[in-house]
Amino acid sequence: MNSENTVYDKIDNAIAQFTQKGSLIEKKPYGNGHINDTYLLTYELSGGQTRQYILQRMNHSIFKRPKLLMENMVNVTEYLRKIIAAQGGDPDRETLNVIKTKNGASYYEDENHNYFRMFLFIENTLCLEKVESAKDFYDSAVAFGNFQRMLVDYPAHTLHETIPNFHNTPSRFADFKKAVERDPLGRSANAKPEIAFALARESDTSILTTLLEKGMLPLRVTHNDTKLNNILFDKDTRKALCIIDLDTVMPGLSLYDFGDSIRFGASTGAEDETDLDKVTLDLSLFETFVSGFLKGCGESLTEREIEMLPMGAKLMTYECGIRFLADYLEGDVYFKIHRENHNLDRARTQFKLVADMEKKWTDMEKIIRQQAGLK
Ligand code: ADP
Ligand code: GN1
Ligand code: MG
Repeated sequence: MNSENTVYDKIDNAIAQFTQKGSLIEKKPYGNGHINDTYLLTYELSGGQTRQYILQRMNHSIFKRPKLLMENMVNVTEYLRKIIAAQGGDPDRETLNVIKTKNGASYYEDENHNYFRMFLFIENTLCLEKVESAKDFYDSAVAFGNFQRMLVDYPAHTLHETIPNFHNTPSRFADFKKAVERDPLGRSANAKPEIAFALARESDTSILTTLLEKGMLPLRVTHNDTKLNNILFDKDTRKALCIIDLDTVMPGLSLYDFGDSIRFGASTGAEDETDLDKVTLDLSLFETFVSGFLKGCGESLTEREIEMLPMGAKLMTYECGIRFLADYLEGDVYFKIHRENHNLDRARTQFKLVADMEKKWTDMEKIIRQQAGLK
């Protein structure tokens, strides 16, 4: 089981490989990510001040090629540093900064093939697990749109695909069907309505990939994992400060980034809420995000991308739902879980949200047209 209790604790050797000043006074698991093992390290410097770093054990069973992933990470963050500096920003706080090992490498592989990396800890920030105000959500939308815009001229062909077919929904659907057929733990009996819900929407799965194949949607460099807790807000100014979790920065559709933010942030319930009555699409938050995202993208989106934004929201939510459900059926081997049926609960919220989007489709389209000034 991939639970919280299994956070890897043999990290001392890894810590020793990275260069920091001062002495280590605290190390503890940190954050609420579903994928990597994250630790906060605190060092005391000679003058008594402290300095903090994030250490991560990369999830090697998910990210099969850590070396190439870290090559992406270093190249993208160095590129972003230059843009941020040119805009008068603070590159140490507005992007991730990879700390090198004593050998000058961007990661360390231990004798058991665990892969570790270190980042500057961005201090005095908030990481939000849910939208607390429309303004926060608006700021996150501008920041994610702006992230895409900062990378508009990034040489996309040099990026490695860290997870092949990450947002290829037909390929995710095929994996889901395989999980249903295999049903290794006999869990499908507990999820019959959810499986039926997912299977009934097979024809939707290829809508975006088909438009991409036909050249009707542009391939851009996108983040691909734009949930709200992958942004740090400045505690003092409460501005969206830094986009983190850059493992999946790859060529993708703008609709992926838009859609993933909506599925997480515009829901009235948490991703793992068990009371489904609490889970609906908040149209007002949807509108807020649309306006921020359009602003952040700098009106670079094509008319067809704008028209397809509701489909981006629906498909990213659906896709996440089938990924959670497949993982439940496979025995919770991908997403970290913290209770029994956690992945099933997560799948249920995603499908409830999809159903609610289907009900509110006309309103979603209307909001988009109004915000983008389309007829
Ligand atoms: P995962 O892929 O498991 O989601 P993340 O890279 O998103 O891992 O990190 C998990 C959490 O750790 C984040 O949600 C955030 O709270 C915190 N975090 C990660 N990197 C930093 C950083 N450089 N500074 C401050 N907090 C960070
Ligand atoms: C994972 O890494 P994290 O926790 O930010 C997942 C996303 C899912 C998300 C669902 C690399 O995101 O694709 O949408 O969980 N990341 C990866 O909460 O699979
Ligand atoms: Mg994360």
